Amino acid sequence: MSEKSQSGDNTPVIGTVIAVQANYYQVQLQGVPGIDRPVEQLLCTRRSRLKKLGQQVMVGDQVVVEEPDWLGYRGAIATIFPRQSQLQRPPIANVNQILLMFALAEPKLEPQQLTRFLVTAESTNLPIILCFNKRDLTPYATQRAWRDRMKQWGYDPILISLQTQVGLKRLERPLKNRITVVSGLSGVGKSSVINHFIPDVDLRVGPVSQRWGQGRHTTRHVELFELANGGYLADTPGFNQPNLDILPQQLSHCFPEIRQRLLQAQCQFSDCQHVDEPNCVVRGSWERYPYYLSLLTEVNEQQAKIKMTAIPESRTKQKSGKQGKTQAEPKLETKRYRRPSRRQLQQDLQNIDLEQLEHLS
Ligand SMILES: Nc1nc2c(ncn2[C@@H]2O[C@H](COP(=O)(O)OP(=O)(O)OP(=O)(O)O)[C@@H](O)[C@H]2O)c(=O)[nH]1
Ligand SMILES: [Mg+2]
Ligand SMILES: [Zn+2]
Repeated sequence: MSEKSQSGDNTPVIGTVIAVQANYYQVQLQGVPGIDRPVEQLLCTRRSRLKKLGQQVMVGDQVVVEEPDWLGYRGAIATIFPRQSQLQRPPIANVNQILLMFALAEPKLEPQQLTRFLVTAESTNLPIILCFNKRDLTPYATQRAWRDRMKQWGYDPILISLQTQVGLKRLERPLKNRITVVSGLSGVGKSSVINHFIPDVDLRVGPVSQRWGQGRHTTRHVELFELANGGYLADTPGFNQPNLDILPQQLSHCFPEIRQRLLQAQCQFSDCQHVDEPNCVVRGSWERYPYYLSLLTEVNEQQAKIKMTAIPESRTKQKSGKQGKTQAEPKLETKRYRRPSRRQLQQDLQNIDLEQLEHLS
């Protein structure tokens, strides 16, 4: 142990928040050449000054920890560095990229479902690494066909098998020194890939995790796992149908095929939705155009619903008052407007910080 790392040294240190639990933050300390610290992680509170400023600490935040207590493994977060990005679901700051995982088989690779995940990932504006797992379950010709098809869509997938350990070197490189969120359909091997790169983590793998993914705890618990060569991976619980939290005018930016077409030519109308407008350069016989149309219908309907609930009259229901007069009464249609019960509040205490984080942006 060098002199600097003695327990008496309370020089502030820099680190990354890797987990949030109630009002405690697990901080992975940044290595400093020549300084050998007794521990790599500190369990931290947040300085009250940050609380007063309303500054939440998120998983992924780069922070300054003051008064590190090297014997008690404790510290206090005093500063949060400005965020480069902020994902809402899962709530993680400074994510550099999304590793979107699918399996070539088991579960069956469905182009429409894949498109939905791709569009959701694209809507974050973060770079996407598309990865197909379970090569061992498909013949080479099928693998090739999928690779070619993805090229047509504008992606260059990395094909791997965690079972036979094929293709993993190609995946390792882009993960280095980055914060990567692993997302994708349930059962494709997200937890398995994290276990491969970070064997100490030992995440739950297999059919059980599907049930877990729907559970309260796993869906909310967000944690970063450090890669041996630098960088972090975040597991997410698998789900089958991501919600498209996206505006109709954003949708076309989520298709590389459309972005490519719009680079080469312009539609006549700047607000063209590429449906039946004259002189549209996007409408055509490319493979995913029908998927674009169906997602557009969905997000347009979603928008219409949001607009409806924004009109005050539509949020009230008519109630028969005295002498047959009708009165407007607010509808309790979404949970958000209801006051939670005391018991529920107590149950939620453990998750309170994550709840706040989710409402942050
Ligand atoms: N044949 C084969 N099976 C694999 C491979 N990788 C993972 N599996 C299996 O696929 C199943 C699901 O793997 P998980 O890692 O739990 O998948 P997940 O994406 O984390 O699933 P959720 O947590 O439900 O979202 C497990 O039974 C794994 O053993 C592979 O390359 N080939
Ligand atoms: Mg999993
Ligand atoms: Zn158009």
